[in-house]
Amino acid sequence: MHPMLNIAVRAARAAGNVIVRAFEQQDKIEVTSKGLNDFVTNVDKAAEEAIIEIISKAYPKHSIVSEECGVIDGEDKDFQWVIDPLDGTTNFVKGIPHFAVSIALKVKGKIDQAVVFDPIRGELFTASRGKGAQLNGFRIRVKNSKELTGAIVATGFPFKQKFHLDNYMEMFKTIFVKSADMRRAGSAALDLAYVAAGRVDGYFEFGLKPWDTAAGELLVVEAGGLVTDVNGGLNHSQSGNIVAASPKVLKEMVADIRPHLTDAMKK
Ligand code: 2AM
Ligand code: CA
Ligand code: CA
Ligand code: CA
Repeated sequence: MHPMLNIAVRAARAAGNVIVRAFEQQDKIEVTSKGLNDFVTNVDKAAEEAIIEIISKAYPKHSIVSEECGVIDGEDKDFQWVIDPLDGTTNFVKGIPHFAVSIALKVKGKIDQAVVFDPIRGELFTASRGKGAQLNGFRIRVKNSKELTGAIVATGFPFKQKFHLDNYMEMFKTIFVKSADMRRAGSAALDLAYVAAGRVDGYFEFGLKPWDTAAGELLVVEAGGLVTDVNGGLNHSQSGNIVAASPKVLKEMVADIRPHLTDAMKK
């Protein structure tokens, strides 16, 4: 295992321990609101601290971008860790056991190492650039589906951009009618990991942040899938609007999504 992936795995497991211990004592979780329906807890922050402690001890010069603490500029800007200490906080605060720790390392702007860890199931998804993707050490691959017929498609609802809801519902409807079924599980990092593992055939969501998708994107690509923006282009890390699937399913999904995009969604 690449030494930097090894550090990412150690950090993800440390955060996972913090999260699972807290999940078992629901009544002690302190929830605050960052905005309407946007929750954060003391556990997001404790998990983040555990991750940053391990990474900055191993690589004190590296830079960090993390959801709750923002940007930490290091001496070395070529190495940037992109961290979501708890992806699926809404599930976590409601007692739904589906959330993950997401850690990616970007080297000169390219995602190089990735970990998505589901601490409840003990599922560790890892990828190193050019070396494939693994689940608990075993190689995983995107399902080589040719079409949406028979497919399961994961998505996230546009909680932040409810003014686009009608447009979202139109694309949802098109894909839902053609596919076998759809899932809204509530963790973007796990949605991407499940595409990588071939558990779902495709995934799309709007308005995500870099820490939601950085690690999951490398998992999908290293598992033989494609990740694009909702136009089939490569602006997804800027726009936060993302599609992931096998090449053929992705093409079909983009064709189903595109006619329903507002100008503001067209990225
Ligand atoms: P978070 O739990 O780290 O905030 C689900 O649609 C995805 O969107 C999750 O990855 C979740 O990440 C993110 N998200 C951000 N704000 C959200 C909100 N208010 N409600 C639901 N998901 C949110
Ligand atoms: Ca959040
Ligand atoms: Ca997130
Ligand atoms: Ca988070």
